[in-house]
Amino acid sequence: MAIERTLILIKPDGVQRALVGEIVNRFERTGMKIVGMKLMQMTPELASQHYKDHVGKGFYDGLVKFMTSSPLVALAIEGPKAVDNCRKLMGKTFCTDAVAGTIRGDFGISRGLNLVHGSDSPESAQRELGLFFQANELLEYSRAVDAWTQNDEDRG
Ligand code: IDP
Ligand code: MG
Repeated sequence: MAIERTLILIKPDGVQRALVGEIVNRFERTGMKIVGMKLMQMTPELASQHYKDHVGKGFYDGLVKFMTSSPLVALAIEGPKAVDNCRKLMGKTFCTDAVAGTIRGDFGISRGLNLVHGSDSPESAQRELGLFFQANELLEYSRAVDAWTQNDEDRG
């Protein structure tokens, strides 16, 4: 199975609400691997690059104001089908629609303040990881647990 990397952002509401550890845990406990991680403040320039597909939409200015208002945590997560797997863990875009058990369903009740960002395709992931991380900030390493979490052999 394809091992992918994806960009996750714990948005300013997640940091302000002291949910960083909780949210990191949701991804980490699946067996996916953290290969990059930083606390940072998003600039308007970075926001316009990151959200280039949303420029001009009605919610865009509010989105940039929110995303640049306070620090966020950027994570590079690696694992089998990491892009879709992370989106599944996040839940639907609006917390009001996200089901229980997902990050957005469990911790949010707002539409725009939805705690996390996750890349929506391997191509977006590659582009977005490049916006948030230098090449030397993305690490390659193995963990003993990988043999138990990222192995496709049928052990049935
Ligand atoms: P996603 O985060 O689930 O991929 P997108 O459609 O890519 O959702 O939208 C990016 C972000 O923009 C959302 O996570 C949310 O914070 C915000 N957003 C999208 N649509 C709306 C809206 O209609 N009202 C307010 N905020 C929105
Ligand atoms: Mg999106």
